[in-house]
Amino acid sequence: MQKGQITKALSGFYYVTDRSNTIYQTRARGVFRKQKITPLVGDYVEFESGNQDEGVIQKLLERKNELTRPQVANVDIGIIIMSAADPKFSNQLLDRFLIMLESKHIKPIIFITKMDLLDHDETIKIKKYQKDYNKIGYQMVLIEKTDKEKKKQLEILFNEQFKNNLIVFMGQSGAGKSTLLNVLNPELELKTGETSQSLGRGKHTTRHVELVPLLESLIADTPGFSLLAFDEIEQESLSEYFPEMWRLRSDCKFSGCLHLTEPGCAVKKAILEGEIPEYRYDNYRLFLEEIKKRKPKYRRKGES
Ligand SMILES: Nc1nc2c(ncn2[C@@H]2O[C@H](COP(=O)(O)OP(=O)(O)OP(=O)(O)O)[C@@H](O)[C@H]2O)c(=O)[nH]1
Ligand SMILES: [Mg+2]
Ligand SMILES: [Zn+2]
Repeated sequence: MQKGQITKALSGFYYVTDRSNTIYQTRARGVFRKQKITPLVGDYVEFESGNQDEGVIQKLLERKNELTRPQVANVDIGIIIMSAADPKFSNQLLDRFLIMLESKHIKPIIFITKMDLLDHDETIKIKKYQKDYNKIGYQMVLIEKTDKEKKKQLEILFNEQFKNNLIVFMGQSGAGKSTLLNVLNPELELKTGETSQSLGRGKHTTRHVELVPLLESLIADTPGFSLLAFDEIEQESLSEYFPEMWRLRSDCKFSGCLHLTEPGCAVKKAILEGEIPEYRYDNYRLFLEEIKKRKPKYRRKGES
């Protein structure tokens, strides 16, 4: 039996890279489908193959974690790529990505692209966000403007912080994920697409997840999406994923405080005092409402 890692999934094929960097085109054993097991990019597998074009994945090894959007397993770091403009920066969308990563216990880093499109005042706004998110404990990197500067900036960053990790580039379509990877290695020739002027969003250029070796890590380029629902998060645990709120929980008068209308709430106090930005709290409340309204997923016959 051979061993390797799935580095690309496309049209029912799984591309498995072994230790000597040979890539095998494989399919999953039929029994996987019956058992509802879907191999994911990032999975370590055991496979059999007579040649590089026809292999069969026999076994998936245990996963450390798995992301559902985008679908990747064994993720160490999630880099959220947000454009400063075109598409417009949205703290709400950023918070959705952050919550998702926090809930999976994956370390988030934020990259802000397209800084070159901003005027002076808009740049100041983004820098204010940077200060806010830094205060929470998130690293927010404002990506440099020219390709040469970008490359240098990321080489230093990855060299100092991110060696030997599986890193996922995630974010809205058109944010510039594939473009940034191409800057790091032009030989990748990843397809990139103009954003639609009328809609102000990307055109979903990247269609599959692919792991590429870069800067001594494996980086996943992924398709962009922005509809992020909180299917797996319960009301009570949402504030765990807002680190600045979670830190204050023992100061709230009531244990299990949802930080809504309860008296003696330390989170509300922190907002009044300007310690927590209002937009973070607004997002918290919005997400909480969404979770409340969510239809129960697994309702059996006879259950109301
Ligand atoms: N001005 C400017 N444009 C950029 C920058 N980065 C990317 N773009 C442009 O933004 C558009 C979208 O870039 P992509 O790299 O395809 O975006 P993506 O995040 O991979 O999008 P999907 O694959 O659809 O998820 C392209 O036209 C890029 O040229 C940047 O830093 N500045
Ligand atoms: Mg792309
Ligand atoms: Zn509270």
